[in-house]
Amino acid sequence: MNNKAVQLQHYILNEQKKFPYAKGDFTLLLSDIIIGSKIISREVNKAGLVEILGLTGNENIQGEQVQKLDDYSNDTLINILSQNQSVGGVASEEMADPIYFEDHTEARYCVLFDPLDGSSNIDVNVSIGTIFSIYKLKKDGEITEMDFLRKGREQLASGYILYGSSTMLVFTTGEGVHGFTLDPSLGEFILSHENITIPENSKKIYSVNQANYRFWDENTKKMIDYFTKEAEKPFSSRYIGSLVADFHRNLLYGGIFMYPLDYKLKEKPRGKLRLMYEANPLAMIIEQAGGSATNGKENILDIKPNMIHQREPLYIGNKEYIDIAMKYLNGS
Ligand code: P6P
Repeated sequence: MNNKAVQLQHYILNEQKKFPYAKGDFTLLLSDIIIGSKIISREVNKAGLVEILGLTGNENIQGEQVQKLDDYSNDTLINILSQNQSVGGVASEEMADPIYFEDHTEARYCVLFDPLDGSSNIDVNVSIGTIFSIYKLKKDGEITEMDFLRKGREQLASGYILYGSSTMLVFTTGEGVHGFTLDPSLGEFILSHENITIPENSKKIYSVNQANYRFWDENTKKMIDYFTKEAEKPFSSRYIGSLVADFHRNLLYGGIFMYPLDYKLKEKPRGKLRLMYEANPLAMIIEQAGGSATNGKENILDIKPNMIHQREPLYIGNKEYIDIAMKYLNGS
């Protein structure tokens, strides 16, 4: 193992020193999320071999078919975090309401997560991911829904685990973005991408579901026309339909990911992606990596949420490209 092979727990302990109020419980919380991701990774990687694929026949509150692995991932994270006394409660894409751990009288944090984003891709072996967001409770030992309805700017930490050709954890505690790759032979995450920053001289990637073109407003169409046809140096279009996979590629290569407000999703007038456990955690990461994220009107991290499952349009990536998108979206 080379001298750079920093194991995750050592790294978190070093990071934890940047949290004067944390009494090691923050380290334990991150470690619990990571244990959950290892368990999910194991199941995702063998999904094709055991009868865990296919639909449960249930629907989640988003009206989407729930894949068995969605349930499994959700239950795994809840089971682990419910045993952590520092966690006062959790909210998940898969659950209408948060779960409050009333007996955790010493609780100091709450966690929001999308347990398995991109799960519609499970059956075709496309990379999928877990996205998480950690907040400090407003008042230690007490938790209400208001603890979950926070601006993304207040996040203590955020990250994702990408279940792809390898399993990667990428997270930030507000001190830069760091990537760890799971060594399955050790069962440990090893530091592989320290201080990730989004490259400025990027491969000029734009990511959007172009098939929604007819459902966009005129300013959005003009913006997409820029990236598609008008940019001086042509862009490459890369879109795999799995947010974590698309985001991770653009984080490392540079580019812009877009999920505009579209009028196809009448029942989801604010776009498709969720603010609290998709846009906010990724926006914290992209800002720490030197990029930015907006809903087309304001910075994602400054949006005051009204509902835990609130949706927002999402534009995230290089500042240069976000500024161009904003110019078109606001008709200037
Ligand atoms: P569309 C997956 O279902 C997901 O929530 C994200 O992972 C992904 O970015 C998006 O939806 C894809 O949506 O409408 O382009 O298929």
